[in-house]
Amino acid sequence: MFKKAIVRKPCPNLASGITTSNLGKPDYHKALLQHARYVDALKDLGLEVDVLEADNRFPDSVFVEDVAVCIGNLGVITRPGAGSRRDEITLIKEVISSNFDHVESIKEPGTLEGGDVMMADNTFYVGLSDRTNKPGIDQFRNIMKEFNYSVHQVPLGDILHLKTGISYLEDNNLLLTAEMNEIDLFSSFNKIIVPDEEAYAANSIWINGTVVIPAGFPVTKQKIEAAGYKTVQIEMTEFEKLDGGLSCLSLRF
Ligand code: CIR
Repeated sequence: MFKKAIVRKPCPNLASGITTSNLGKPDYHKALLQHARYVDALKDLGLEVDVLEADNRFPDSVFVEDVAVCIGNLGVITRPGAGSRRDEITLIKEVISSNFDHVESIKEPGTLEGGDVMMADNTFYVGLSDRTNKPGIDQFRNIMKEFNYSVHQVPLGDILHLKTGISYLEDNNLLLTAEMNEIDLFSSFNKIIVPDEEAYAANSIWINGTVVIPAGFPVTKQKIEAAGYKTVQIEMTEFEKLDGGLSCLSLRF
């Protein structure tokens, strides 16, 4: 069960964030509204939400998931592979230190972004991506060994982060794209496969029995509900324009 989440408000400079989406520039005011609804949804699902102030120096800093990995009493400060995002870690250190007894960091030459880290029970799956490199994964594995978690490296194709294409919904259930379904490492899970035209919805989040999904993906919604979950939909259009999904907007623990 999750008790708490950390989020950061979008900044006015949001439209300068990194993107490959070709969906146009995000509208800052619309993004603020969508973000506020996201925070309300997390609160409605029982989480205490720590809302950090926007920081206009870092257009992508709303995607707070990428700068830390939080589990139990451990917070790992990552080292983003995107140069423009690397110093975002300076913004997150304080809140991580105040929430976790143990704080570790990924160090040069390692890079790791939280969007590449998926936890399923006592195992972490970490995407080897343009943002997360092998030294980063090896460091992460060494840190997690101390806490009795195992770490598997997952080679990725042409996607930003591992969790762009896959989400763990607890109870051995994965929500994933057809491309992710090809990966042998995931063969022992039950799978809910999103249709190609709804691939964005593969990044959804399980919060205490409910699955929060992006609005506008009816087939995925129906499949998740058929698997026995309640769903809550959030408009995510402005964050999708920056390649960001639901998981990217919070650290949950
Ligand atoms: C980036 O390219 O870093 C941001 N525009 C999007 C980050 C999305 N984060 C995530 O998937 N965890």
